[in-house]
Amino acid sequence: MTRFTQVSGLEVLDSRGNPTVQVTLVADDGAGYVAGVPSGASTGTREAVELRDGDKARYAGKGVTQAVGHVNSEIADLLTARAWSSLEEVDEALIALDGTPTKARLGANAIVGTSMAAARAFAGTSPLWQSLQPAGVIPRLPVPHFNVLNGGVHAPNDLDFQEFMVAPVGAPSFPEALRAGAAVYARLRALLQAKGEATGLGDEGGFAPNIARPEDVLTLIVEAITAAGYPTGRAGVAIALDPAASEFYRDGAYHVAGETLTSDDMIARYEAIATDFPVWSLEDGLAEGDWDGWQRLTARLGDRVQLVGDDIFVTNPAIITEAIARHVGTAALIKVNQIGSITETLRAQEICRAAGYAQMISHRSGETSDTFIADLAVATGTGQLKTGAPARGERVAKYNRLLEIAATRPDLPYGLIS
Ligand code: 2PG
Ligand code: MG
Repeated sequence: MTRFTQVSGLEVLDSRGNPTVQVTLVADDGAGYVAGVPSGASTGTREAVELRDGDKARYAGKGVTQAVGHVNSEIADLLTARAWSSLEEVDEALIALDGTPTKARLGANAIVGTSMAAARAFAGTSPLWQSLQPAGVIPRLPVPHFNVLNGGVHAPNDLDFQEFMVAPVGAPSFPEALRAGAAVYARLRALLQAKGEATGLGDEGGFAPNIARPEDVLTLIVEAITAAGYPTGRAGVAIALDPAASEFYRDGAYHVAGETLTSDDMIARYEAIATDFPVWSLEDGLAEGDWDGWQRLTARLGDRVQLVGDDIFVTNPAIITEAIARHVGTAALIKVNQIGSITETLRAQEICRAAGYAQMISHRSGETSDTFIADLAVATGTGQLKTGAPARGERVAKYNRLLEIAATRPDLPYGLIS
């Protein structure tokens, strides 16, 4: 049983300079457990509700003093009132205390921060990943998906596709994968410089040059992988895309680099991209409301490209269940703050596992130096994680945590689940 003697929230800044929630729990043995809450920019409409103050005079309305206040009052009262036997018990009590289906009353930011800190408390002195590991799951070091070039709402350029990631699928180990990612990133910077393109960074640490056509970006990335000395594709370094298509879907059409495209035009475009470039994974290729398009995309490309649902699934067990039944996508992106508790995140993951759906653990574009998702990825053996470029403190914190796990447990397998 675990008893908490203190529960406190604090308004801190995230990597974009916006306020976010930090939660600290103190257990009765005096040990403290801290968690920092991530925050998205290209959010799905069905995500759990991130509670923002809305007071335009403070942080342009983005303050989180109400969410922090809920941690300090109602959540603190709940957690300090009794002893707790499991994280699940804590999370169920938090969900019941909130009382809404979307965590809108207390705020998903208040609840998920508490849930993350509680997970750490239940782990105590054991590694977090060991404590989170579901029964029967083989822990695994994930293939890191480095977001090396940023567009969409994550960068102030004309590029509509949000994320261009390099994934060292063929690397022999996690440390070698990290080295490959850093090498490609450095080569890409040099290539951009040589072409007179800007090398300023987007929100996730990728470069943000003013290149509009996704195919032109892909050509550059292939060049960078080759210049770094790696084979392109699954045997070496492959590419993953997250166009985040909901962001450029307006009035029933997709708007890419000045063109207006239907769902079927987009599907044809992705088919051509997958033929011309070593793209192994495509996330949010179509908008969250375009389920019919997603079904056609899955029928057409699902056997050659991993099709990951982010905005469309929002880590929601019920939505993922429906998607599996309707043959929509082949994988789910997993973000703890989209659903708002660790227990529900693990449930969403269990549903994917049971259905043979792949999973990619993900950061948000607004992050803290919290490394929870590194342990979650290893614990749940997903074989895949994306947490930005191999640069910027809040991104490399997660990759460095994976290096630590790899160093202490060199016996853990690395790579995609075949
Ligand atoms: C995404 C994420 C993370 P955001 O779309 O996958 O990369 O972005 O956190 O802004 O939703
Ligand atoms: Mg996404």
